[in-house]
Amino acid sequence: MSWFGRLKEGLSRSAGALSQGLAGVFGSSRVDAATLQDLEELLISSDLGVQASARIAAQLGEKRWGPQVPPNEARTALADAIATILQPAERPLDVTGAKPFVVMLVGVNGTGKTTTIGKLASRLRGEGKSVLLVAGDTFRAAAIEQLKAWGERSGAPVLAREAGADAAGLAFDALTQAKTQGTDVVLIDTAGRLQNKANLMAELAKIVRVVKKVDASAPHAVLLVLDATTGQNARAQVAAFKELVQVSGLIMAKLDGTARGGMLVALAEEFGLPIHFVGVGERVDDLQPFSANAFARALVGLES
Ligand SMILES: Nc1nc2c(ncn2[C@@H]2O[C@H](COP(=O)(O)OP(=O)(O)OP(=O)(O)O)[C@@H](O)[C@H]2O)c(=O)[nH]1
Ligand SMILES: [Mg+2]
Repeated sequence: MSWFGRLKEGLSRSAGALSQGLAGVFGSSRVDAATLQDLEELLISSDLGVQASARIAAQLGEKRWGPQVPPNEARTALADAIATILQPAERPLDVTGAKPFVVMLVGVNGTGKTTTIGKLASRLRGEGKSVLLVAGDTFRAAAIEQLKAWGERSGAPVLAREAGADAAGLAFDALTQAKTQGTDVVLIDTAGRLQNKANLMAELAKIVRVVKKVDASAPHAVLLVLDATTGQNARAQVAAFKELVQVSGLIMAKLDGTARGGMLVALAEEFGLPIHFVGVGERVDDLQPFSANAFARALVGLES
């Protein structure tokens, strides 16, 4: 299946909900103020957020509509308006600025951090880069095993210690090793849940501090992994993690399991952070670089 095909399949639940609504909104012959009002409400109820929904409706209101609106014309105009909002978030993750380029993945438990690291490792290995995985979620033994399995699948070595070990110390050793061995990219997995938020904050801050002892410019990226099925709660998570660590970009996982994919538009509008990748399934090739246009078109149910 093509890249767009997989995105479209992943977003099918989100697109289905929006599509049905759109047919109703643009069902009558003219586009007038009431149509735009209905559209705005549909977008809000599809999780695109109040601000973005208003902007999109306004942009569609400026278009010169003919007396008859072919369904695909409305859909295309909507996709264009959504893509306009998403465009600033389309910033590919560039791992060439440092060697090793150090990436930390953070997020609440179960969002998809470890799986995303595995997919990312595969992708980077496919580009010919050497990658070191760091089992920084030392909180759970299962997390360490899970990362090791991804290491085997992607052909990337994994640096791990026993459960309960100090994650920051492990990260320090990993960076030192990567420096000596000339590794291109270091991907650090982190715990999603510790005993409480203060512990999590202390743990992440400590990893950052210790990593800086090896390379003052590291970590070069701190990626917050979000679970798309959590809907609007993802906004609270972005706000919370931005306070804990210097989040440099987002990865939206599990878009395939939800009808609420529209919330990515709300996040782009509200936070202005890059969205580097989207996850549309559990397979290794289900992590795609984020494309504003492709996402917008798949979300409104266009065919390509
Ligand atoms: N459908 C789907 N499932 C996903 C995706 N990404 C991750 N998952 C699944 O989500 C579950 C949790 O993923 P993990 O990678 O373990 O999440 P985590 O953030 O590392 O979790 P903790 O280590 O407990 O904090 C797993 O069953 C994954 O297979 C995705 O894009 N789509
Ligand atoms: Mg994990």
